[in-house]
Amino acid sequence: MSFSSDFLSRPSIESGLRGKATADTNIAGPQTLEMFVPADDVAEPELTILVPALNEATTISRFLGWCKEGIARTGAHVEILIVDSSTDSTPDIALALGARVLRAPARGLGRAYIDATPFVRGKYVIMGDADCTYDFRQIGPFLEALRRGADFVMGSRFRGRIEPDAMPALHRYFGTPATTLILNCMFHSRFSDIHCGMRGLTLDALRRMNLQSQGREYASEMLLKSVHMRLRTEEVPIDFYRAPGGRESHMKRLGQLASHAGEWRGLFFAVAGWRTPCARSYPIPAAV
Ligand SMILES: Nc1nc2c(ncn2[C@@H]2O[C@H](COP(=O)(O)OP(=O)(O)OP(=O)(O)O)[C@@H](O)[C@H]2O)c(=O)[nH]1
Ligand SMILES: [Mg+2]
Repeated sequence: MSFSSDFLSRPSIESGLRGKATADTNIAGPQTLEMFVPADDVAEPELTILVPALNEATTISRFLGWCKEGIARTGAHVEILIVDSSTDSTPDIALALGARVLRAPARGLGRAYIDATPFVRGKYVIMGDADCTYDFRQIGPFLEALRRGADFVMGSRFRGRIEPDAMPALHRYFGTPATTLILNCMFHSRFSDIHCGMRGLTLDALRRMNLQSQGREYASEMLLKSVHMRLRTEEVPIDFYRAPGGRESHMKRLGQLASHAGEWRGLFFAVAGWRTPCARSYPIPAAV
């Protein structure tokens, strides 16, 4: 990859909190956490766009362009924080385009969010994927809901527009509606798309959630905890697109049915977590 050791010694780099990247970075990805700050860093952001990236060089430029369009529409002070575990040029591109880059070992999607939480500077956080599937030009309604007092804002692709072929038919017409219905019945919630990866929440809520899931089960853990913590929750529509040509889904690399199985695994995690002490081991907010 092109994230060279020469690049690592630029003055814009803030020293890592847990050690420095090594020459191995070029081959195996980062071994430790290290923060890289762009020359045009945003001071005192109100909002952090927090996005994990694993080899997204084909989409990251367009993705950041969408973020900037969304930010311009809101007029807010926003930092973009990419939690990067790539071995391609994703971090170079992101830093050059003004994002903060936290280099982190590839330990799963949930772990990427856990690793990044201490580095978030915004009062509010909007999270999602770097693959240009969720429309980050539409961050406005998430931010408005958070400013209105919501603790947790779920995106809903079913209330937005789903581009043809963006979601496999098995997910769109069976897996997601069925798992959403079951979760709603169990927890008396009213979500319309429990697997939507674009979400907003306050930094305070994110910290108190104290996420433990290392993999994609973090998504169900968040929902479960939002219900148990009685967070003030809103849902906003989000448009969902096919990933641009050339971008290969991480899920599809695992096998045809992997992502469908993942939806059900997420639901089972939530159901199991409901009954375990782990689900109650976080602080419940005093004012609900
Ligand atoms: N830092 C980091 N990012 C990851 C990791 N795994 C996935 N990502 C990123 O997290 C986001 C969501 O990834 P996934 O949902 O696993 O993969 P995907 O390719 O979007 O899968 P589908 O769209 O569901 O088919 C993308 O931006 C990935 O690049 C990881 O271990 N570390
Ligand atoms: Mg994706």
